[in-house]
Amino acid sequence: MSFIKFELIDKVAKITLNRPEVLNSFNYEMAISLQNYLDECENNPNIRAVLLTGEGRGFCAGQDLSEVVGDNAKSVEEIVNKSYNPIILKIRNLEKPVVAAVNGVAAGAGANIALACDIVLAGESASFVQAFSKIGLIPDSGGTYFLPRLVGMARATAMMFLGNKISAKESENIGLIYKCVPNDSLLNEAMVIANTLSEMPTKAIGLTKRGINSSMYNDIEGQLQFEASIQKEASESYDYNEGVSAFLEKRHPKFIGR
Ligand code: T3D
Repeated sequence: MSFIKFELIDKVAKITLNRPEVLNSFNYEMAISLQNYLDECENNPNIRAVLLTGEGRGFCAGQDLSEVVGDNAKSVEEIVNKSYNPIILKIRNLEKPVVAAVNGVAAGAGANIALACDIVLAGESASFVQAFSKIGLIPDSGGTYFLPRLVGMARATAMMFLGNKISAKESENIGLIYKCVPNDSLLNEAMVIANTLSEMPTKAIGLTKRGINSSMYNDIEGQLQFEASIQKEASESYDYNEGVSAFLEKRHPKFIGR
């Protein structure tokens, strides 16, 4: 059985975490497989948006804890460096939009993989748990990076220290995610967003993501300079020319993603 399901639906790559009996928690093989599919998303020019979701009642419960005990246990260092850090970097560095459809509980690294995505939708029965403190770990997979930036120090600290479950609705209210939607429309709404994005000027969307990434550590002057350089790159794209021409000719643009 494959731990990741990968489907190409028109220009959207749908990636489904597929170990539902353990709430899609990651073993090593699944983490490497997800990394390989993220590489495929980067390298295949026909893919212009990605949708990430989970099979069954959970989105992802983070590290499979049965893998960290026993004779063949992997070290925490190895797990973090080989499983999760590459996944987070591949999502953030992929210059194509990544939409998360969080269909159930997202815990530990599973929560932070969802939060690394560009647009996060969650079904109303989903929840987010920084589960790490409950087992004596720190919030890895970008938790200490994303949480304070998304919801501010006060909420981030409480979420990370206490490890409480935050409902999808509350997550929307505090700005942790984009939107909470009814469970039965989650996949459809996420796919509509992914499809819409896949028809847009992918080059400009990717450069916008590069700008968002760099805004996390730049000061205003540095960021303005960075915007000028990526705006130049955007203006050299086919899609910029097409967008302006279509506007002036009063027709719908046909973007090709380059
Ligand atoms: O060395 C390292 O660990 C470094 C890496 C760190 C990255 C991390 O992600 S650390 C955080 C690891 N994750 C957790 O600590 C979460 C553990 N899971 C839970 O706390 C709960 O399962 C949930 C809050 C996520 C959901 O609770 P609930 O009541 O809805 O479901 P459940 O009954 O606990 O789980 C259902 C099944 O999934 C159950 O198996 P069973 O009894 O039906 O045979 C449970 O054992 C299994 N499961 C859930 N999470 C994991 C898991 N099995 C292995 N690993 C898991 N993380």
